[in-house]
Order: sequence, then structure tokens, then C-alpha cells
Amino acid sequence: MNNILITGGNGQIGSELYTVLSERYGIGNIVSLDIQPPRMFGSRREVEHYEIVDVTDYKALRNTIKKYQIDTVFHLASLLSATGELKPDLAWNVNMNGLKNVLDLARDYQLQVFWPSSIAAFGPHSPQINTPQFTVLDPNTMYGVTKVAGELLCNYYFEKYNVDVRSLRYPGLISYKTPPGGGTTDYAVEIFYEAIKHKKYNCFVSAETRLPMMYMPDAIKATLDIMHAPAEQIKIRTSYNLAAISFSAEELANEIKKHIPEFECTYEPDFHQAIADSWPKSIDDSRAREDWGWSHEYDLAAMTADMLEKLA
Ligand code: AKB
Repeated sequence: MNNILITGGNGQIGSELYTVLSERYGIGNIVSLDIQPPRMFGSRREVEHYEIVDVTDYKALRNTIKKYQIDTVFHLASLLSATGELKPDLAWNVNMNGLKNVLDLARDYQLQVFWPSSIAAFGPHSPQINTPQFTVLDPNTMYGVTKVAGELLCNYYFEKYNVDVRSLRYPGLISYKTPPGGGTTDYAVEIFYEAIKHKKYNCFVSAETRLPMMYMPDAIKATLDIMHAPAEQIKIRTSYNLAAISFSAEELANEIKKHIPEFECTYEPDFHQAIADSWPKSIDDSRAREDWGWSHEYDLAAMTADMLEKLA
């Protein structure tokens, strides 16, 4: 890992990964790429190397890789589940053609690639409790369809062209630096902002909705751990199940109440509910733990305390 490109650099994961990678490898060696202009902090841009590029534009992507002599790509640019249902054609185009472009360039320029899959790869016929690594994958969202197809494409490029592509099925990610956008699990982030600002939150899934979740520091750790693991330890080239915590919306609200007793959460399920109901409630990630030593740090109590402290 010498010269690193992060696509979707403005996003929830990309912006945090940028900070960690630039501390570790030097800011001059990291390139952030997004379809949007960079985020500004006062009059200052947070990043040194920044490219405004659409990942579906193969030539622009290739020019960026050549310009900075990139050897590692964290390909995070993607539409998430809720936006994907509103714009299915765009989701297919960005999620599939963006990934195909990155994998073609990885084959031609010997790049190592990280690409995120998701719990959205599972569907209504997948076992919902302790969902195994190898099981039915029948998602009923466009986002989920692109995750399953993407996993197969990654495995194909590994088998056929020896592309070193590694992937994790992220659960819902909770963070305070950059808000997520267009996901089903976004309620588990919004609830913190609203609890602090207004002491109330109207949640778009039911109180009982239980989903696998993870605090961002653990997600970043998992991402770097899998990328740094010796190649022979990576035995799954579709995507690894990854887990940390699993809680219902009400359990999260109750945990927040321990810090903000006046906080009130109401529940008004909308179209997100059907998506959440089609996903696992908990995940068996024993293969990631066995193969490359994955372990998580944050439980619900530790994550909630840290989120509230940082956001306040
Ligand atoms: C979403 O809700 O769409 C994402 C995901 C679970 O992949 N956070």
C-alpha cells in the first residue's frame, strides 16, 4: 500500500477511512475521489489530493489511477438501499459499472482492491438469526441485487485474473463524523443527532426492528485488517460476513435514555420497514474471526456513550 485511492471519498466510510489512512501513510499518498466537490472545513479543504470523477467514467478513473500511480483502491462509491429503491437504474449503473471499471483497472494495473458488500446481500429466505457465511442469497432490493452480483464479480476477477480483491459484508454502520445518506440503517445514526438536538426522534422503522450494526472504528479496523492480512489467509473472495452488535430500535433508544433521560422515541414505519424486515437480525462471522483474526471492540453501551460524547 503506497498510493491509495478512495472512491466515494466524501461518504460516511470514505471520509473516516481517509483520516486514518492519511495518518498512517501520509496525506500526500492518499487520493480522495467523489462525484461531489470536497467537503470544506471553514475555508479549508480537508484533503490534499482530490478528484471529482464519476466512477462509471472508465477513462477518468483510469487517468486518476495513472496520474497518482495508484496501487490500492478502496472502492466505496455506491448508492445505498433506500436510494436504490427510489432510483434502481442509477443504483445498478453506479454500483455495477463502477465496480466493473475498478476491477478491470485492477486487472490491468495490478491494483489491490477493497469493495464493501452488505447484509443487504441476504433476503427473505436467508436464515435471519446468526445468518451463516454460505446460505441463500435472494435479496429483494436493487442494492442487494448489486451486492450479490458484485460479490460474484469480485470472485470471478480473483479466479480468472488473479485480482487481489477483498470484501466484507458490512452491517449498519454508526458514526458521528459524516452522516450516512440513503440507507435503511440510517435511523441508528439520526437518532443520536435528534436526541441531542431535540430530545425526541420519530423513527422510520418499528420499535422491534432488530438489525446487525457496528460502530465505525470497528468497521475501519476490519477494513484495514482484511487488507493487511497475508493473501493465503483470505479464503473467501466473494465477501466475508462481519458482525459486532445487534439491537432493536427500542433497545438503542433505551440505551440513549440512560444518558438523556428526557429523550422520547416514537415509531412510524415507512417503506424502509420492508427492507429492514428482509435482512438478517444477527450474523455469524466466525469465518472472518478464524481466517484473518477479526474481533470487534464496541458493544451497544460503549458505542452509545462514545457517540453521545463526540456529538455533544
Ligand atoms: C443501508 O442501510 O443501505 C446500508 C447497508 C446495511 O448496507 N447501511
